[in-house]
Amino acid sequence: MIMAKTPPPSKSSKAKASVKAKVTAADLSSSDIGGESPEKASALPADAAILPTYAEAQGSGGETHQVAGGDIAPLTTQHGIPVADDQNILKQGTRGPALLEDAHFREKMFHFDHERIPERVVHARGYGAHGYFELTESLADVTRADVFQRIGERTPAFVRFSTVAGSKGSPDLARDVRGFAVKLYTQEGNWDLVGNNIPVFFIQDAMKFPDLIHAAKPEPDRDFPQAQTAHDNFWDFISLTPESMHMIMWIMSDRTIPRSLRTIEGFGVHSFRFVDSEGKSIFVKFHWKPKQGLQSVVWNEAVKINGADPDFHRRDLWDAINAGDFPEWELGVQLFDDAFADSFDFDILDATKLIPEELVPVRIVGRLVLDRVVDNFFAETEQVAFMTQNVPPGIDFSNDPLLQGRNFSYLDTQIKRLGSTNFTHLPINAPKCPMAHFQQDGHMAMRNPKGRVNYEPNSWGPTQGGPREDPVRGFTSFAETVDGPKQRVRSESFADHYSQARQFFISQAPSEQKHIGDALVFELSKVERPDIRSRTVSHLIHVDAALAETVADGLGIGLPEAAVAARAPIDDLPPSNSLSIVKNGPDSFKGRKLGILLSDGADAAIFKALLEAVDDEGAVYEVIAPKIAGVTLSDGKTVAAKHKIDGGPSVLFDAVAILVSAEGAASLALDAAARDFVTDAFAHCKYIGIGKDAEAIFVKAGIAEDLDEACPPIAKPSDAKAFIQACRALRHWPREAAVDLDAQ
Ligand code: HDD
Repeated sequence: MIMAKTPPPSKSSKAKASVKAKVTAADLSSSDIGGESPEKASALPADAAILPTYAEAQGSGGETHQVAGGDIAPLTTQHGIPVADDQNILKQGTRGPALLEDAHFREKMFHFDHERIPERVVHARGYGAHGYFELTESLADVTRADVFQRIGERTPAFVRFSTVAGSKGSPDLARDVRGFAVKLYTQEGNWDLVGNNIPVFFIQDAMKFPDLIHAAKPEPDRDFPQAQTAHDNFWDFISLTPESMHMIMWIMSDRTIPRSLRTIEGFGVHSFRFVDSEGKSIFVKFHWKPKQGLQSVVWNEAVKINGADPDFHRRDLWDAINAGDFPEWELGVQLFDDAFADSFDFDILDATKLIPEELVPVRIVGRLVLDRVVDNFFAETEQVAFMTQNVPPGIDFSNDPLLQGRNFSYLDTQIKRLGSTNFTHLPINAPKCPMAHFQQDGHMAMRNPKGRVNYEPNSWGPTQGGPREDPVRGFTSFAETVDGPKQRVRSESFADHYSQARQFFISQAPSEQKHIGDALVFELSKVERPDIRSRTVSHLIHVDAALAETVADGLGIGLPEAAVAARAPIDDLPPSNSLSIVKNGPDSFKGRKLGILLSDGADAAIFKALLEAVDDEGAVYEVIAPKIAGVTLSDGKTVAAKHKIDGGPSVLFDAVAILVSAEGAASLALDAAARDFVTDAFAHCKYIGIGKDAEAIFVKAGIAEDLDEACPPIAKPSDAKAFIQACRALRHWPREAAVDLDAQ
């Protein structure tokens, strides 16, 4: 690279540069810099040091962007031509216009201008990881699917988690369904199980999907609110679509504000079919059950996490996998036959209904482990294309009208999004099994068939003629007999909209029921039209009378008339424990994060004991301190901080410990961020370990009198272990009554 310097540097002038003040850009008007004219050059003070070249300035930090003939591969254009200068456009003289001849600049800028592709129309914000599926129980008795034949065999997997409504840059803790899309690269083709963390859906028929999504996304005239359902259009659609009531119970529950992507369940939602080698079929529903247990945050915490760390979930997944704490899920199947389907209170083709595990147990047949983050977000997570219609031989669809519609939509969307029918040539989408077909050409074709033959049937024989159909190994649809007139109808068997919504609600722990009521009041309070609020409540009456009253009361309205039900609900369905998060939490603090607030002079022995206890539990910790450089403990040792206190609020942690000296406590008590740290942890029902001199912070924060048994003292090193073991409970829900007016 050449940088014009005036006057040309002499050795002596360079030497002066090290001792004399340099002339900076601020000392010169812009027209003075880099000028060629001798008059301008003479304007420089006689003893002025010469500005370093761009390369010299870069090199001053120890690294340079230039290598001359060294071992490092040279930067090249996309066509492989080595680049000598990537800092300056090719121009006439030093201050003249740019030259069209600069092919490198044109290529670089053109590529940049084309970097973005359309984001997904739904599930735009997502995060993916690689791993494997391992079969632990053979399903050879019910399906010929190759992936379910050999115990112990591992199948490569890629999983993408997502939120639904928000755009690509929206925050992770939006109240929203989480997508749980799994691609298994089986030996008989890719199987995409494109599910959610909720086992039911809003609508019964794919015809309504565009309306649902339009209503949920930002309102079209104003383009807000982003990543939220708390607005008129969404609740208008919902209140006019009673089939959504079951799903509404789920999305208003804590399922939609998960603590981590590692602590969500996944569901295939629809009834699918298994087909065995004789063509016999059985229905199946798929479940992913997290080994980490279920866990969510509370709403006030979610709102604050979105500000403190909008990437909370992706960072958590990235950190856990990179730390070797690989998240794991069990794959469970519910298998049922036509006789069960006929006797079930609901239609197994209706995606707004689930089959309680008490009726059809979940049989665990394998495990999914995520053990590798992506090398490149765009190439893998953004370009991965999931399609419900990707099922290998042995798995087939049911007639669920939502699934049937999905099977049409996903191919179409990938072509729009990825810009070519050849998106299957991208490594993340390409099958890892042998593949041979005669589809060819199109934009960006990378793998056209070799040889002369690109059609079949042909007479070029087994060696040159290419692939052939295989009626034995090939995919064969289940030969279901279907009869009936062509018509647009909704089956009467889909008409019960409230019974399972009620079953879900009564299956929740008291704290979870309260959160559902709170969420409904919050969302409907954002709705401007009173008629929409009250129409929604009119449906809740069929779900649970007390819930409807709570919500009406929270909105300050009278209880409306109950909505007219398409079919009278069954009101004695028994509760099902598997529907609650709290009843399916983990029994350890493993994989959770403790935030330790330290000050100078904090007790070194207690800190050490705490770290040991965290480690023994398989948990992790981060230090928060008044300054990012860290603190000096009582033994004179320094501990670096991960967060300055206002950058590491307690919402980022599962539990917190306050280890400070008396002086540290006195000064932190004056800091609003430190006081928020403890009051938020308390309000969010977290376990708080209180070091021996920390009291002043709690006094000043106004909660010293309220501390309960989940705020134990850590006055000596031996208290540390008991504190971490107490954290296994994750939250101290009884405290909610003390911190929430509505709960009193
Ligand atoms: Fe869908 C994406 C899950 C109904 C149409 N869907 C998408 C993704 C997930 C789901 C997890 C993101 C995949 C990824 O990470 O790339 N969708 C579901 C579930 C549904 C559902 C569990 C109901 C049971 N979806 C549904 C219907 C339709 C679509 C009824 C249309 C008829 N979904 C799409 C789509 C998307 C999509 C427009 C957007 C981006 C994409 O496909 O790849 O085709």
